[in-house]
Amino acid sequence: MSPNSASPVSLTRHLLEEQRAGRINADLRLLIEVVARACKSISIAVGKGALGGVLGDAGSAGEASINIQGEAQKKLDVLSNEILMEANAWGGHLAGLASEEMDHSVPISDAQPRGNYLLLFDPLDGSSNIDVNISVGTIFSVLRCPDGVGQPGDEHYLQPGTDQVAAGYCTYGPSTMLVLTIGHGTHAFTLDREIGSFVLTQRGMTIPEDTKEFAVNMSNQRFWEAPMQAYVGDLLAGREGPRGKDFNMRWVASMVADVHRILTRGGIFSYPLDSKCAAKGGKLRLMYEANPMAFLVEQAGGAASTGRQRMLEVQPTGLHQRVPVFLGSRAEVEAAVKYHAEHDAG
Ligand code: P6P
Repeated sequence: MSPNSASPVSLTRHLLEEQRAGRINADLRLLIEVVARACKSISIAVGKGALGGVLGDAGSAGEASINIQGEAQKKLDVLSNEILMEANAWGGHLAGLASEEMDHSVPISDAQPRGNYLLLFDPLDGSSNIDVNISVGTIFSVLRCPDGVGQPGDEHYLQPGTDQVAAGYCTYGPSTMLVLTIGHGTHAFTLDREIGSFVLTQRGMTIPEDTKEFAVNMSNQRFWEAPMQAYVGDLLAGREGPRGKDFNMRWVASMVADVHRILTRGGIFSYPLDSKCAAKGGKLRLMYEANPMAFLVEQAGGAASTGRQRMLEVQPTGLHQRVPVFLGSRAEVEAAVKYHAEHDAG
């Protein structure tokens, strides 16, 4: 029976079609399906809210649990990490995993079947928003394990973003949506809870070239570098200023929510260097936040930069390395980069 084009396209069918088209192999297809299944489990846990007994900080006896980032872990951070680790332990598609919540990467044990991919993830980004019922999300990135490496160490993950073979996020909002790229466009799938499947709802997301909307935490303004001060100052000057148009601002403080809005209607997202985080290199993490988001955004026709370099070309030096982030509508990211280039040129 020829497939009825009007029938919904599930994530499984979409990935099988990509495999038949030679754009993905079976191992990577199955890995993405395992991650998607884990995201469904996380969505259920997040969706229970206070009824699930998983809100609030992790840790026991009044002692907060602090991760390598120096951040207090939420119970759902730990649970989401466990769900992703368990789902991927025995699939046979991975050589190793790395997580925001774990100090070091974890190779798949010899007792389990191993594959050729490395999975990196932020299991629950924006988790500080959970207790106030604001959208949060899971971000993931897939790299190839270098040939001949059976037990990958942290150093084997340090590949530039251009080496990613897949990237995506799952946003747990009014609906649960999986947004995915394997290097052939960025596509969105919505979880149909009645059948328990992700269904293709937006093929070929495209970010408008220009925008009138920016996303930044304005409370850090006095700590920014001069080019960022100048750039945002001109946005705020509006139509009377050098930009000649008024801008709107949004800041959810949940990267997945802000990036999803930008993928859907355009905008620029920035977490620039400021004097508080400059010593660490920035606030957001390169390997499992900035790089996967940059891949998704570029595949949707947008741009992603550190302000001084294309994000996907940054050569990583550490698993939890932080970077300044500018991403979204291409013309607006280029404008922000120009302010930095002119400043640096004196
Ligand atoms: P701030 C969440 O903690 C996060 O890592 C991103 O999801 C978000 O964009 C950013 O930090 C928010 O940072 O300083 O505004 O709380």
